[in-house]
Amino acid sequence: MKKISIALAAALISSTSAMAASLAPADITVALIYGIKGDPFYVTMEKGARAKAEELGIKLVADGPSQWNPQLQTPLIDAMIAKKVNGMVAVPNDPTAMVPVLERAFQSGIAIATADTFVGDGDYKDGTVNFPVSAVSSDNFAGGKVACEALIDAMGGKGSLYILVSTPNVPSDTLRRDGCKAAVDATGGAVKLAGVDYTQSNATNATNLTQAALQRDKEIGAIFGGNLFSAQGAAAATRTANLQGTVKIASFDAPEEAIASLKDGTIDIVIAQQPAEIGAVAVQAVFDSLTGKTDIPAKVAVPFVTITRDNVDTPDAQAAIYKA
Ligand code: T6T
Repeated sequence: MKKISIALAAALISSTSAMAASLAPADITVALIYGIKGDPFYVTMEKGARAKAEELGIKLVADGPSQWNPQLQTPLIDAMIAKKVNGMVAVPNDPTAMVPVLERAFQSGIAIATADTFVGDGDYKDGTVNFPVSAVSSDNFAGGKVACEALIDAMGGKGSLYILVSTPNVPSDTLRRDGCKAAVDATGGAVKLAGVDYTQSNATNATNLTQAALQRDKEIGAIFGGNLFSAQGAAAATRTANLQGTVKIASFDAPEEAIASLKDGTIDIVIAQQPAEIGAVAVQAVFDSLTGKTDIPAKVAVPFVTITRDNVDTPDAQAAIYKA
């Protein structure tokens, strides 16, 4: 992977900051390029980013592809370069394929932070890609592990656990998958992995894949729905098979629908990310970079909230539901 030298990156960052330091907040425009259109997670992220932009007195423009696809996301970023935005919060659709266009944006003087997903290995200090100022996300590995430990408990520590995530090139989801696998491994073989499937962030795919898995492996006692659409499809498949509540489900993501499924017993645990906060923190990082601040954290983990039937009505749990 191409790496901009640290000296060049520092020179570009300091000239970008010096240039923008002379701008009034009202002259600063930040672009949010989210992961996929219509996903309640990104709708909520955009709300948080807009609220932060308003607080800072800057403008925010937002766009994202109709499918999770770097070829569709790249021209949207090129269009923001042409618009001469000052900063960008990007949710890269692929950690490698999105590097060239983001590098073009950076070289044209745009300050960049990533939100939710990242480029390279996500370590912008010592890693393979160092031009973004900050990577803001949930601790996805920890979230996957917590969810699957709860599922394993609910299965009585035995049986098969099936994993669904969006795509193999969405690092947020693959980290969750790996966190879940670590929980399965820790059972020393008592719980078996029934397989990992990829839904392309499409609930119908998730339903079909789950139905096939339930047919194939009658020992499946739990399903890790590693993102919103994966969990939604898994819940639909267990209802069709009349296995709701018998096969335990964890939903990574907290749209209203997952909460309804938690309440009716189809889903047992919901890991709520804080997409509004992720968007807000990333906009702040870009603003800080543009206005010459130097101690911006290269990595920020925004805490997730674990929701079960026991705490779903508490103010903290209610506040964590995605407001799409
Ligand atoms: O889970 C979120 C996000 O964190 C992930 O990167 C992709 O899927 C979602 O947008 C939910 O659909």
